[in-house]
Amino acid sequence: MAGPDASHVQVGIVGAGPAGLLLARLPDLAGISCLVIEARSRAHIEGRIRAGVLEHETAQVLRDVGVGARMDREGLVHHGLHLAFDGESRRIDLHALTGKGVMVYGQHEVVKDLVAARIETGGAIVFEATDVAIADIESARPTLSWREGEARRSVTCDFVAGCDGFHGISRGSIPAEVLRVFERVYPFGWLGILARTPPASEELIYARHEDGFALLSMRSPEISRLYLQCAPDEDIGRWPDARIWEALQARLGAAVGGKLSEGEILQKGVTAMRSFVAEPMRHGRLFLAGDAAHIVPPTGAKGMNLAVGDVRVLARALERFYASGDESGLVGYSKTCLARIWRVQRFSWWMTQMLHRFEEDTPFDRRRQLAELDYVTTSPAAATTLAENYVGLPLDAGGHK
Ligand code: RFL
Ligand code: PHB
Repeated sequence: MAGPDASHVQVGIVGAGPAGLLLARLPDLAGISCLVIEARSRAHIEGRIRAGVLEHETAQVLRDVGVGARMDREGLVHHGLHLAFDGESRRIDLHALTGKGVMVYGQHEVVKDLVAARIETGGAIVFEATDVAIADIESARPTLSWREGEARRSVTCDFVAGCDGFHGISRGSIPAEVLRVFERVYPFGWLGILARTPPASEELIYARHEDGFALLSMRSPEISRLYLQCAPDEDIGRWPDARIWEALQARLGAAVGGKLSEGEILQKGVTAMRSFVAEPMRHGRLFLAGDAAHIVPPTGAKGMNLAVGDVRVLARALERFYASGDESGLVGYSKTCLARIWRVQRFSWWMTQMLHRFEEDTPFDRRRQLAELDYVTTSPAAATTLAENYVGLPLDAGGHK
C-alpha cells in the first residue's frame, strides 16, 4: 500500500468524491496501489448533501466492494415514483415495468462508507491538499503534486484518474486543442432543502406546476429532501423558511392530498443546472471520471450513478492491464463510457424539459408538456422508457446487449 510519501503509485487519484473513492476501492481489492488527493477536509466531504437516488446496479456495486451493509440497513428501496401534473399524481411502477427498483440513500452516506472502508484497510487519502497539479500525462510516468501545509509533495504514477468534479483541475490538463466540450445551460436552478419532517409520500414525487417544478424526496423516514425550481442565480437570502414552505405547498400540496408537514429546515442551497460532456475522457495517461467529464441536470437522478459507471469501466480496464498487460480496456475507456453517458444525457435532458417551466414557453408548449406527461403515465411503452432509464441502463457499453 502506498503512503503519502511513497514516490511512486500505480494509480494517482485526484478527488475523494464518489468517483475517486470508489476507484480507490476497486483496484485496491485487486492489489493495485492507489493514492487519493483531496482538496477539502474529511468533515467537509462527509457533510456535503447532494444526490440521493442509487440505481439498482450502483447499489449492487457498493455491495460487491463490501460497503453495502449500512446502505442495506438504512437505505430505502423504492419500487415506484410519482409524476404530478395538472392537479393529479400518477404512479410509475418501476418494479412492474423493469423488475428493478432504486435505493434512496444519501451520497454523503456513500462517501462516509467509502472513506471508512479505505481508512480501515490502511489506504491513503490526503485531505486538504492545495495547489494540486498533474504533469507529463503524455509520458509513461505522469506526476501528481500538491502542497500539504508548507510542504510540497509529489508522486509519479503509472496512470492518473481525474475524479475532481466539475470545478477540478484535471480536465484542464488535457490540451485545449484535443478537448471538445458539449454544453447546455438551463435558465433555472434548484433550491434544495433538507428538513426534519417525515416525507409526505413514501415515494418520490416529481411535480410539474405552473409556478415551476418541485420534487419531494427523502433521506429517512424522519428527514425530507425537497427541491423547488428557481432562478439559476437565486439569492437564497430572499427565501426565508416560510416562503419556501409556501411555495412547496403550492406545487406539491395537491399531489400529497392536502398539506406537506413542515419542520425545521436543516440545510438549504441553490444549484444551477447544466448538461455538459467533455470528450475524450482519456488523454495519454490521464483518465477523467464522473463530474470532471460530464454534468447532467439532477432531474433524472443520474450524476452519481454515471460517476460509478465510469469508475467500473476504468477499474476493470486497469485490472486487465495489470493482470496481463492487455491495454484494450484502457484504449477503449473513453468510447465505452461516452456511449452510455450520451444516453443518460438524453434522459436527463428529457426529464428536465418535460417537468420544468421555461419562460419562453408558449401556451402550445405547455399543452404539449401536459400531453407528454399524460402519455408517459398511461402508455405502458412510454412508461417503460422512463422506468428502464430511471432504474439504470445496463452498465456495459452504450445500452442493451
Ligand atoms: P464530486 O462529488 O464533485 O467529487 C469531486 C471531489 O474532488 C475534489 N476536488 C479536488 N481534489 C483535489 N484537487 C483539486 N484541485 C480538486 N478540485 C475538486 C472535491 O472537493 C470533491 O471532493 O464528483 P464525483 O465523484 O464525480 O461525483 C459526482 C456526484 O457528486 C454528482 O454527479 C451528483 O451529486 C449529482 N447529483 C445526483 N446524482 C445522482 O446520481 N442522483 C441524484 O439523486 C443526484 N441528485 C446531484 C443531485 C447533484 C446535486 N448538486 C448539488 C450538484 C442533487 C443535487 C442538488
Ligand atoms: C435527492 O433525493 O436529492 C434527489 C432525488 C431525485 C432527483 C434528484 C435529487 O432526481
